[in-house]
Amino acid sequence: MQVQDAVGTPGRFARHTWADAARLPADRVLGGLAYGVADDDVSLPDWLAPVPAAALLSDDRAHADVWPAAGRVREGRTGSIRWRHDGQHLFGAVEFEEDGRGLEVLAHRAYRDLFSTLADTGYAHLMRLWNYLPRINEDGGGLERYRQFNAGRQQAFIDAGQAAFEGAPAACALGFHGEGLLLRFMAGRTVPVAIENPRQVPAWRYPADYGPRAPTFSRAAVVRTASDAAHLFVSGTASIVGHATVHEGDLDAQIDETLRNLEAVFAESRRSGVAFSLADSEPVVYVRHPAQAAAVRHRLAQALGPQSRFMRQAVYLHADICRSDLLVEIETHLH
Ligand code: 3EB
Repeated sequence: MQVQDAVGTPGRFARHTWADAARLPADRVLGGLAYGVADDDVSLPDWLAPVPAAALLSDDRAHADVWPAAGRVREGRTGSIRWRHDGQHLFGAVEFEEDGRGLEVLAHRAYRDLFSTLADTGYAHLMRLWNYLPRINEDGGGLERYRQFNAGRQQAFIDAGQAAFEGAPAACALGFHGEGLLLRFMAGRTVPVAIENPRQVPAWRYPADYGPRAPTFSRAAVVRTASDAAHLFVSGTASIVGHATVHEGDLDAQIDETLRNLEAVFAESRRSGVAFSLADSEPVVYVRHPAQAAAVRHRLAQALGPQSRFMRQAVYLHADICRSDLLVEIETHLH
């Protein structure tokens, strides 16, 4: 196979094994995410950002999502944030240590630095954020750590003049079993189209029962590349209807509700001119209890068909979901 084919098509993620990803020429890739990375894992190329949540059900097939470069790649740092850009998009990654001042302060600082990166590089519009923080459902001193994170994140969006409510980027926020606040992000030079789910209250409008400041994300974002290819980033999606968690304690029912939410986001995105099918997507499935991973896969196979691209390509990761009553969360991206 020629290098060109191995790297993939610019403007879309390609899912590789780590081993295959590590062999790709660095000047041909913008960036990517390596799933299931543990502290003692073999060194990955530095353009590949680790997602340090343990892979479930697929130990022999550690995966990475790689975004091929659309043009000449430049790389650099703004403060502690590492970034690469290719003329169309920017991929960034950063890890912050907790300093004892709490997650609200840390999230605010992290996002302030992130927005400085966007201002310095000219890639002004966030498309997709991946947030990972430890002990996400624990009390951080009067407030759950996820809620503290939300407060700092929203304030940083407001301070930077970024869309903190309508038009917020697609995102996920997961609890991982490690240390530090980890952000990975993609930004571009055009404003993405934010998609909401009619079955759900926009997250940026969640009532104060879920914390003093709402989470800052949209259910999905549509991005068009220079070649006019469309890309759909679907945020972490779970068993929430309206603003309430439904089917507490019922794994199968939570999965079914999550799939209904994903279908609703896909249907909504068709109104923005992108027609994709869920069964053809390549998901990441976050599972709170590793012992339930096989049951999750079984239910998904019943719903989507065992031979679907979704099932063949699915990555399962051990992570805490940002509400303690949620057992699974699914995200995906399509092109
Ligand atoms: C939800 O719908 C589930 O805080 O960035 C999903 C995606 C969730 C992103 C975030 C949280 C976030 O509220 C949790």
